[in-house]
Amino acid sequence: MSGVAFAKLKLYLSTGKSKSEGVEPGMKYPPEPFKIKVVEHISRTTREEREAEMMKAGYNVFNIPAEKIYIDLLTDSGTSAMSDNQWAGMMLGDESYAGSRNYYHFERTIRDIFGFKHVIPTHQGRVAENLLFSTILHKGLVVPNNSHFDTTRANVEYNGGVAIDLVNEAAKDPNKILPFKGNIDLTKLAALIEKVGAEKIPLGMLTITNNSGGGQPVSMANIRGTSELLHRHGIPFFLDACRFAENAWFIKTRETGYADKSILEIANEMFSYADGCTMSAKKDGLVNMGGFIALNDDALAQKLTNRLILIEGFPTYGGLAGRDLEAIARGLVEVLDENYLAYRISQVARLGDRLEEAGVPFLKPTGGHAVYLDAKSFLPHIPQNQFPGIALIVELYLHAGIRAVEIGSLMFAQKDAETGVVRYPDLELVRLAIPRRVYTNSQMEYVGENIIEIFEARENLKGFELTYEAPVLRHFTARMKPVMV
Ligand code: PLI
Repeated sequence: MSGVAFAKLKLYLSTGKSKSEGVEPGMKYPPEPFKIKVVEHISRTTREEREAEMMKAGYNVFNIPAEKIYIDLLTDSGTSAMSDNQWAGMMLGDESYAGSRNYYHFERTIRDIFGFKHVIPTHQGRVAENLLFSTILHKGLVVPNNSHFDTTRANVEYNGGVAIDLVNEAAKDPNKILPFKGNIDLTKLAALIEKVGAEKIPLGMLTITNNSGGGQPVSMANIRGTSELLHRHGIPFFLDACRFAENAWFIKTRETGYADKSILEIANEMFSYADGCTMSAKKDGLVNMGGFIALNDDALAQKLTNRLILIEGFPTYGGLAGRDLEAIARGLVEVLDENYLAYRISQVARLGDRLEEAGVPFLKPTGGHAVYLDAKSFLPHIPQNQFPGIALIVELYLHAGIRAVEIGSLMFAQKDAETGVVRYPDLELVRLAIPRRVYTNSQMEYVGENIIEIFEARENLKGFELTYEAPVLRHFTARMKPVMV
């Protein structure tokens, strides 16, 4: 990274704004660029009620009814608040089986932003992945990515492929502050191509931003470099575009040469290097359901469309209602608004800044959609086989009614089938994913203050042991109990 870019990042990290934008007085943390028209009631339960819910749930927050949660940071996916403009668009839903006018609006909008020729709607992101990988993969093929999200990995592996993560080494250090910790390691990518042969790689991917690696962005230089390397070997290049606008904002504020470009121009350039993308519109589409694949290859698009008809529906609705397509088309335009993105990214950074002041350990810098607490450093007295991330998540709920998700040993520790030895992940993270346009900054202050209170009394927290685990994806249904000492 150039010295100029790093200086800009340091300024950004300390002020929440890039130098090029200037920091207007009172705008270190831009306030919400909207006012509230409709409200949804949430209520705080008592500690006794929460203890009872937690026991009933087997200490797994996935089992707690959402009505018993005060601030729900389980995911930023499908949890956005839609705008009045999107709701108005839903009233214009054309529910024709074929040729809905909302499909044409959806297609036109996606072509304008993403630039691809074919646009195939799906009801969410993992179906886009399923269609793509069930069409192009067979046993023995390899798919490199910076880091596969879990559904992406599962779809690659289910279809016989090998999913390989090649994120740069620095990304694995939670304390290292770098502007683009989502970048793929191009040397490792070149070595992989050399080792397995280009014919074994049906496509290469980059996930923007890199959700499994802390919501960290990928630079334009890295996107371009990946494209050049893959294309030199005749390998197609796809982006996992769920959080493309957040990634574009980081490019604008952190990468030299992009400060004066619009988010649309940056998005156009990012996608110009790729042959296609998969997208869960439940993130930067600002909707509660939806997704798509967009691509240039005519023959592949034909195959995907044929499969789409089998599993999702006719190509002009693909598992969605006309009104959903309209809401996505409008959401994709709203998400490009710089006032929205400045507020969005700074809301996440602001929580990080508050935790930093109190010495609470988390993955740095804060990502686009979430703060990832470093549970290993937060609770050094709880060993990995007693799930420090779960201990923290349980206390977040008991103390304050906050729900978060563990990205650590419960999710990833693996027992070797032959030796029985358990391999633990490098990091024990607790993700606080912030839904878009949902919680006010004062609610986020509440989250910060309560985490700090828990941190101050952290020695009292105890580890957990499993009482039930499913053979795959155990974190969703696991049941646990506190370790008795
Ligand atoms: O939940 P879907 O099927 O619409 O999207 C799957 C998906 C694909 N890629 C990436 C990077 C994701 O983050 C993703 C879904 N993420 C979820 C559900 C999350 O909680 O982060």
